[in-house]
Amino acid sequence: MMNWGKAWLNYKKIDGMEETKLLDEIYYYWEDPIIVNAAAELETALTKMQEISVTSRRIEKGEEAKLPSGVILQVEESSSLDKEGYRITREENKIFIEGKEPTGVLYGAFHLIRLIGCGESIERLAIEEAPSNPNRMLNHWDNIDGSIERGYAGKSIFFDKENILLNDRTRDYARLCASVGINGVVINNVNVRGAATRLITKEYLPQLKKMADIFHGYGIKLFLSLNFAAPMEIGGLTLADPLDSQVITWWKGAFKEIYEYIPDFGGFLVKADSEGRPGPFTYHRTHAEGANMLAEIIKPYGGIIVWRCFVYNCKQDWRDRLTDRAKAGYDNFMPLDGKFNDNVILQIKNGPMDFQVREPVSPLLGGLRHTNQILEVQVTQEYTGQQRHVCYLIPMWEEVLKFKTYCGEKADTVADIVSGRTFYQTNCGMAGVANIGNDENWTGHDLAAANWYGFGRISWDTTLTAEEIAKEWILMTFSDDERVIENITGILMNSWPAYEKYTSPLGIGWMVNPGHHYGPNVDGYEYDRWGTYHRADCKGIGVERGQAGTGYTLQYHEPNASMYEKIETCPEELLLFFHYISYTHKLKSGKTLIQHIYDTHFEGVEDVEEMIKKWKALEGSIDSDAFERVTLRLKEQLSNSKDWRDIVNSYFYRKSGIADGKNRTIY
Ligand code: GCV
Repeated sequence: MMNWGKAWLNYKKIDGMEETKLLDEIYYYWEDPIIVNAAAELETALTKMQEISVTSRRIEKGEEAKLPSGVILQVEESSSLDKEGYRITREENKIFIEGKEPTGVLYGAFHLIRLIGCGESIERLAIEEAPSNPNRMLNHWDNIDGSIERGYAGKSIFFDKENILLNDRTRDYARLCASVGINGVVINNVNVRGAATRLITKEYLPQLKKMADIFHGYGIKLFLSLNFAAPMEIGGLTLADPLDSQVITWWKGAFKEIYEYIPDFGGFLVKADSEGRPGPFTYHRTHAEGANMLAEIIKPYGGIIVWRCFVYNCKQDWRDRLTDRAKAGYDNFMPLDGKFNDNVILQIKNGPMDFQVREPVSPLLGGLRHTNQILEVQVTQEYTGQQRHVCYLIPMWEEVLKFKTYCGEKADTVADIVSGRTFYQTNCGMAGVANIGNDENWTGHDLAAANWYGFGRISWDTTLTAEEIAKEWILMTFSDDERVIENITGILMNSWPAYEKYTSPLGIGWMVNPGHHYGPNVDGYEYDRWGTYHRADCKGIGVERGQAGTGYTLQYHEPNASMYEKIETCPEELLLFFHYISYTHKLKSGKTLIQHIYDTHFEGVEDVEEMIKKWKALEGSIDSDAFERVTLRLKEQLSNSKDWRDIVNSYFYRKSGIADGKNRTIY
């Protein structure tokens, strides 16, 4: 029986390890909580994977030369390694894990565990790794009452009824994060309301310090989301103007207190002037003025301000041809490029809208040249099946990372930009909106844990492929049985395309129920009365974002701008995002648009049926509880995918009046 609370760290016996006597002792000579945790993790893993007793102990530096065998953890401050990097080498019966700093050793320990867990040979070892991205963060949208905004896996593991939770899960969470290289965690929702505003005060700091200490032992910095209006809401001031001296003094006092409790506190994530959140616009100040005020105060403590670019006017009236929410991020932030302090990072959602199943890459990535940037992706499946549907998201992020921005530099992909390589930045990286909660298996849907695992792995190494990551995760979580690997890989790799097929076609997005964002509702529109997201009428569908329309395509560099501008060169999977297209338009496949919509909706459902077949074939080969849980979710997915198919197809049949060329029943 698996212990689902341990997820992919639920170590199990690995065949063929019996003879490997060299792995029965762990030695370290650097007394540090991170090293002690690395040794403890190896001890647990190697005990279970070899079914022998493994011990760990401290030795004096130099003593390792006399040892016959074992795993030796070394910190070499003068090493040429990256500060979080590591080297794993083997000399006869000894394995050395070396880091420049303790975190490197911890990551190296998890690498060795992963190698063994995945059945790789450890006969010869000459591994050297450094992370692609300096910041690899999870953002939790957890509210202080214990609920989670867009959470689909139970309640918060950090908060309950306005209290901070500290328990075994806090540590297991940190272990799981560290095992995939996550080094920063924002524990509260970016929409900071009510009591959450007081998280930065003495009322919560003693408990937060305890949490930060646990995280510290796993190389993770604690961050908080901040309420820009805190000086008013809890400070008794009448304004929160970033240039007002009383406001500045108030923030100085608040930050001083935080750092007295938590000296290695990471900093703040800020959502300002968006979806009702307060911000500098109220005082006619720019976002740079708002962010820099906080950045200056936090700088002496080594903290950073992560400022989100998800800023748009949610009440905007779409009836005018030029108005386009997709343009808002760029319009708001491009004029400020170069105006942010060096400890401010702009956090940019992967697409210009809002985590739809398919969006183009945000033009801010490649647009901004003089500003630190973090790429934000959504691990929690708000618009991708809410963890009731399997939707493995790493292939989507892989595409985003590989996207060529043509920003005029040699290293011009999104991966290059957010790693800091393109513009020589050190404050940059990736953030994922977390998909976990207090469900026993952490993620509600067992297969959604692959997205948490995968976010960490791909943000550590942006050259990994989605398929490689899937296989690792399956091996670590389930089994090394070939059929298990093949079938689950097949399910995962086909899940995003399948979801896309039976939901919204060719980049148009949404078509979900407003509010909770689940289930088909083609005309579903979030705000007031102004239209739909898709602009379908009896002749066609799509938003004209070329120069004849909103002009959004102009936000890209050439040749991307022209590629999107022309219907002939626009990638088909994004055709309706960029253009209004008639239902009778012929696609590259030779099919008309309307036929494509019908066909993909039928195919998506068939893909789910295929997934179910693959899953059923695993009965008896994997843990029975997990088998049952996923079986139930797949059943729900099948039934929901049929709803999507029928509602979307019948909508377009009625709208266009064009019958299905294959004469299927369209409800
Ligand atoms: C946390 C979308 C979501 C909101 C979320 C927002 C954001 O609009 O629906 O729940 O708020 O994005 O990213 O700030």
